[in-house]
Amino acid sequence: MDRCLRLILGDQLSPHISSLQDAQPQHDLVLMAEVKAEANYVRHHQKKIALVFSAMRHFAERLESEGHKLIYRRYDEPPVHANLLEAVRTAVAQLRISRLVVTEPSEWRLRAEMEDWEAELGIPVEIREDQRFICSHYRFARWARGRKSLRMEHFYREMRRETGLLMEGDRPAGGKWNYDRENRKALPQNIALPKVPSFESDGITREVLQLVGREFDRHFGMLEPFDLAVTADQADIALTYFLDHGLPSFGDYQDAMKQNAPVLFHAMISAYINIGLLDPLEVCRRAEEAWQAGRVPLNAVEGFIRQILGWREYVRGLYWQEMPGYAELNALAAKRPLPAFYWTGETEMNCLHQVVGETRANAYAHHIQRLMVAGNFALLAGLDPRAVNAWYMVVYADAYEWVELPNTHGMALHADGGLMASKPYAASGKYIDRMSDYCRHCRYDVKQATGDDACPFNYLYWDFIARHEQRFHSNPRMAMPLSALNRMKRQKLTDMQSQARMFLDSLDYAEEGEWT
Ligand code: FAD
Ligand code: DLZ
Ligand code: SF4
Repeated sequence: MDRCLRLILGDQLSPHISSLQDAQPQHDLVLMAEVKAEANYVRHHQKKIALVFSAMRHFAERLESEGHKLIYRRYDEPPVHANLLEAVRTAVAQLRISRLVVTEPSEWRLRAEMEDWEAELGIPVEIREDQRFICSHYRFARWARGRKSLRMEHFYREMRRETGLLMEGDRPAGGKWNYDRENRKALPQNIALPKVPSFESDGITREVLQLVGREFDRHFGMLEPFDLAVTADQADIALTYFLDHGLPSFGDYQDAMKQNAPVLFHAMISAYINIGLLDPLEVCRRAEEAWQAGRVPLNAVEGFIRQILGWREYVRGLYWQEMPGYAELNALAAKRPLPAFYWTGETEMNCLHQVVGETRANAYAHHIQRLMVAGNFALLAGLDPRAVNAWYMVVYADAYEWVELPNTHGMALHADGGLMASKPYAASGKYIDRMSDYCRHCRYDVKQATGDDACPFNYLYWDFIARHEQRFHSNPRMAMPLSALNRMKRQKLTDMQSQARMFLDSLDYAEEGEWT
């Protein structure tokens, strides 16, 4: 009798995953395995490992209760497996398996390895499309073909038309595709913020926390308190809470940052979507329903849906289209190692101190913290993209290369030379001051550009613009800073450039591989 093994990876925890679609629970087997290679290919934040392992174990329990026969390999119980291939090979040998079915891995690294599995295992291996993404590889390639530039906004409009989300016939709801201009407000001082939903650990999670505390204690970040959702039901509670309490103000304050308030009006659901506890299209439909019911304004719902239907699908398409070469690009020839404060949070720059501190504690920072604080500093200081990517892969619970790399390499570092973003997201301290209260609590003075108290983002910014003047002079979107540079007194620029050099020379740098 044909006995099929169905492999489910740690970020494929969706009951409608394609690898299970025609499963016959009476005689097929489902394999899930906690393995060394996946848990250590970067030194993931401790909370990320706990989330993935606990969610895997809960998902396995659910499949069993639905009648599937499970083989579940635990990280610290024999037989332990170095990698997924070994786990599959053992099952194939012991259980007379005649074929393997798996949904394509989300990361290029593992997808490339799987190409050899059929030869390694000696049985047919069927790699199915991951239908949880709204835009297939084929559809993205069709959109991208023949285009000179691949701008998210054009892609997003096609996705709106195709899904019908926020459409009135063939026109965008409210007459505009994008309400971003209304979405850049600073946070009023005493605004009430929604609480972040918190989930108590059950027996499964407590066991996983012990395991992670024991085996991964040298990984970055704080394991406890751990209160993340680990099942689809809990993730649904987190989503519902956000739709009721966060989404109405999501648009207005999407770019704002506040001392000791890491989430603000964001959803904090990326880690859940990325492992399959929430379905992206369903999240968009739920947000649309909240708008249709009059509970949420259009600028908020459009801004939110754009992040998922637009950005998330777009970065995934771009990743698969451009890999593996994309990871090697370094258009700005940046080569400085990573300052140690990215790991310790110990810096007098309060914005970075806040963002790294919250990242250590929560394995989370919202988009503007990632882009305009941690990413902006890396861009201005000319940090090596490989070191910066390694950092982003380690520190966030939602980090998977397909989404991390385009955001870091393309959006934050401009290392792809502008394939993704038409201009670098470079900003001086003025931007951070406008969008946060960080500067009010900082030992540096955001209004000063030179001198002992000057905000480092200011002189690093002008040093960056001057360093890349030639490259950017033909880019119309850089006309403003370049003309300000040309109007600047030469002495002022020289002073800022030498202060930038001295500042960067004075930093402690992390040893390569120390944390990654
Ligand atoms: P919200 O702000 O509430 O947005 C809602 C949802 O939209 C998110 O949950 C997410 O699924 C999606 N989304 C929003 N922005 C993006 C984006 N730029 N790309 C893809 N999806 C998006 N996101 C990851 O999921 N994993 C990563 O490893 C990751 N690395 C990043 C690195 C850098 C340098 C930057 C600038 C961004 C990165 N992002 C990454 C995108 C984004 O910052 C996170 O998805 C978001 O902060 C998650 O928080 P949230 O759920 O509260 O999102
Ligand atoms: C992130 C992760 C971790 C930490 N551990 C495992 C694991 O032990 N077993 C597993 O199947 N998946 C794990 N994952 C998720 C995978 O890394 C993810 O499926 C791939 O990166 C996708 O290419
Ligand atoms: Fe950051 Fe400069 Fe503001 Fe300090 S003054 S918080 S370093 S932007």
